Order: sequence, then structure tokens, then C-alpha cells
Amino acid sequence: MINPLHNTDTIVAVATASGTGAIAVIRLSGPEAITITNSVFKGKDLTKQASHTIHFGSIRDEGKILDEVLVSLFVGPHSYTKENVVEISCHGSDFIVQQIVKLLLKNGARLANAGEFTKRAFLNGQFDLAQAEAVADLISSDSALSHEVAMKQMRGGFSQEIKRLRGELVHFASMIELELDFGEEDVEFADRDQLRTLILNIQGIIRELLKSFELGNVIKNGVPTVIVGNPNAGKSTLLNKLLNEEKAIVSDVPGTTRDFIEDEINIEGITFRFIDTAGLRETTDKVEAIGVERTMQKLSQSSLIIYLFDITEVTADEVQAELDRLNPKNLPLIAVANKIDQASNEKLIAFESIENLVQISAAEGANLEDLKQALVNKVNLGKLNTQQQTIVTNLRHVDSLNKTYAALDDVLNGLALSMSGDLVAADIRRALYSLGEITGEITTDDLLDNIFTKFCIGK
Ligand SMILES: Nc1nc2c(ncn2[C@@H]2O[C@H](COP(=O)(O)OP(=O)(O)OP(=O)(O)O)[C@@H](O)[C@H]2O)c(=O)[nH]1
Ligand SMILES: [Mg+2]
Repeated sequence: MINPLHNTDTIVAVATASGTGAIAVIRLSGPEAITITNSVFKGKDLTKQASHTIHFGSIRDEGKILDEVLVSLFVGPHSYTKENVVEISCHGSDFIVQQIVKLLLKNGARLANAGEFTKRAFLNGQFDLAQAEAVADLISSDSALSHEVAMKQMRGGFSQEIKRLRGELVHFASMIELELDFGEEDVEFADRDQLRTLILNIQGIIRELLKSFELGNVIKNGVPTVIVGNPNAGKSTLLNKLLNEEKAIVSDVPGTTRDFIEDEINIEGITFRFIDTAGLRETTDKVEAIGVERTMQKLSQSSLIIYLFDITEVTADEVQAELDRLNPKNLPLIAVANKIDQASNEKLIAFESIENLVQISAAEGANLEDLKQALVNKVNLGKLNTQQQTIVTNLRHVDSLNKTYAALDDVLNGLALSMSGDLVAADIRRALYSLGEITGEITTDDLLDNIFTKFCIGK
């Protein structure tokens, strides 16, 4: 672990988004953060002020005033990075911001790399790796659920669970290793039955965590929902109605949509990524044929299918046959009858044989609420209790959990075969290693780079 106040450069970056806002915040971190700021600041002597105080003054470049600002001081280790941190709140003009940053660079700061503030916070022990990753998730959260899950992870919910599992394993690993110290003597400090029970227990918890990723992924990245059907069924009309925007071209010419068009909306806290596609039909038009091919591709990649048909054009039997043909993998599918504004009562009744059919008029926006409800029900977050349940949202964590699980399988095999203690201990160590990767007890430079370069500069 790096000693917080030693051997690091002082870094600077704009912490707010670029563009004109009322104010912008420039952040510095490092041993010289306060002295560098002080050298361009006219007001109180910042080096003599207490931590967690705010000071009004001006930033000057050789006597010329660049801006009037507020400077917030955080003296290490009582700061985000545990180093000295200064936040300069200036007026939100990109020009002013750039001038101030340049001035700070000239006075000894260096531009921060992507994620470097958060990386320093991690290296200085502010939080563990899973929590650092949650900071990025929190910043990009765009729905109630993704926010809740990221917040929980940032506050250490997931990390605690992993640390608890690790703690129990460490105990056994050290007991077994202790046995090895006794060499030839036939001692057994680690109760093999207890160890087996513990491992089965941990594997059960890992299985739950892995299962939660299905949901975690949906929460974080949205549910890819493809809208398919015959040409002219009203797919693009539906997309536009759902998005409340004229995103896709609508016309009475069959084969209007050729490339797929997608956008997201949030329904009851869940993000759905709707994908409008080219209508399915045999076609001699080269471009349209490519579109149809892409539809089939999107169909196989999506998590949820809306099969939309024009109720005035087809019979219930035809629809049923098409449903069976389109969805051999049995993905969650919602059948939707469109253009009910033009359908007779007999027609509507004839379709009652199709299970869970939603009937809408995309053009008039009728029954769209029913469709939204059906979408939410399909995703079935109803069972979810985000308060209690730990939800894995990160592919890197899934990978580590899988590796841990496999190593634990090896431990079980070793126990079943009464293998020698050193081999069993090695497998336990391997499981510990993979678990430790999640929270960052075990790290490599590559791993850290990989994680933090995905952050943007200023985080
Ligand atoms: N009466 C009625 N007409 C509709 C309804 N929904 C769509 N339409 C009309 O049906 C025609 C086709 O609509 P689109 O949304 O372009 O159909 P599409 O499924 O995207 O068609 P392709 O892109 O060619 O596959 C347009 O003239 C729409 O105005 C509806 O609910 N009722
Ligand atoms: Mg279309």
C-alpha cells in the first residue's frame, strides 16, 4: 500500500462535464494540491487554513484575474483520495476552466489520467476494488434500480459478503498449512468434514451470486427488447409511441424499415432497449433482404421479443404458427395484436385463443399501458428484493466467482480422494486468490489499469 502523502504527483482535472454550466469544478489531489492552488489564489493564505473549509478569492495569472472562485480544502487523509485535495469551483465556461487548468499545470500539477482520483482512493485504502467500480456504476446509473444496486455496492454490501467467505476459507487454509509444519507426524488441525460443509456452503452462496448476475446485467445495461413482425404491422409506429418521439420512419409502404433502430426508455425503474427491425418477409430487394437477415440476428441476441402483427391481416392460427417458428429458443415473448381500432369484435374474439395476447392500437396509443405492464412482468423483477439480496452487476466479478467455484470443486475432489494437505491447501489458496481479485486484496497492474481506464478523466 502506498503511503498516502508520499511519492505521488499532484494531479489536476476538471470534475464536471464539459460544456457551459453555471459552475464547473476543478479538482486537484496530491501533496502539493494546496500549495499549488495557493500560488495562483488571491485571498487568504490557503496553506494556513483548516481542512473542510471553503474560501472565496480570485485566481490570477501574473496579476491578471481569470475568475472569482470558491476553493474547498480537504487536508489528507480526510479526503476522497486520502491525499490533500482541493476543489476549485469557478464559473462554468470552458474557456475559464481551461485557463485555470493550464495555470495549475504551469505551477507544478500534472493532468490526471482516467480514473486516477478513484485509483488513488483505492490504493490509499479509502475503499476496496468492488467499491471503486461501483463509483463508476453510480455515476452512470440511469434508473432507480441501477442507482440502488450501485449505491449498495459502493457502500460495501457486496464486498462484505465476499470478505466473509474469504475469512472462513483463510481459517481452514492456515489450519491445513499448520499441519504441514508438523511434517511426518499425523496431525489434523483442520476438521475435514467441517471444511467440506463450509465449501458446499460457499459454493451455494456463489451460485446465488452468479444467478443474480442475470438480473444485475438487466439492471445495469437494460433489457434488449426486439420488435419483430411482418412488414406494415406497425412496428415503427409502436417504437415511436413508446419513445414518444418520431424516431423511425412510418409509412404504408411495406418494407419501410431496413436497418434496425434502437433507443431506451425506462418503465417502472427498468431500462428497456427497444430495437425496431425490418419486417419479416421473403423479398427480392437486396437491401431489404439484408435488413431481414439483421432482424433474425437481433432476434437471437435479444432478451425479450415483442411479436407485433396487424390483427386485420391474419388469422389466429397463422399467428400461432409464426410464433412457434420464430422462437425455437423459447425466449420470453409477448404477442401483440396491433390496429385494433380497425378490427371487428368477432375478430378480437377469434384471437382469444392466443395466450397472454396484448391488444393495442399503436397509432392511437390505445392499451400501451397494458403492453408496458406485460413488459415489466416478463422481466419479473417483482421477486427481487434489492434491499436484502446482493446483486452482481459486473462481468469481472462473475469471472472471478466462476474461478473460485472451480477451485472449490478441486478442493472437494481432493478431500474425497484424501489427498495430502499441501495439495488441498493449494486449491484453497487458488479459491482465495480469485475471491480476493473481486475486492482487490489481490491485484496486478494490468487489472487496475483495465478497471480505471474505463473511468473518465476527473473521476
Ligand atoms: N389504423 C391503424 N394503422 C396503424 C396502426 N399502427 C400503424 N399503422 C399504420 O400502418 C402502416 C405501417 O406502419 P409502420 O409503423 O411503418 O409499420 P412497420 O411494421 O414498421 O413496417 P415496416 O417497417 O415496413 O416493416 C402505417 O401507415 C401506419 O400509420 C394502428 O394501430 N392502427
Ligand atoms: Mg418500420
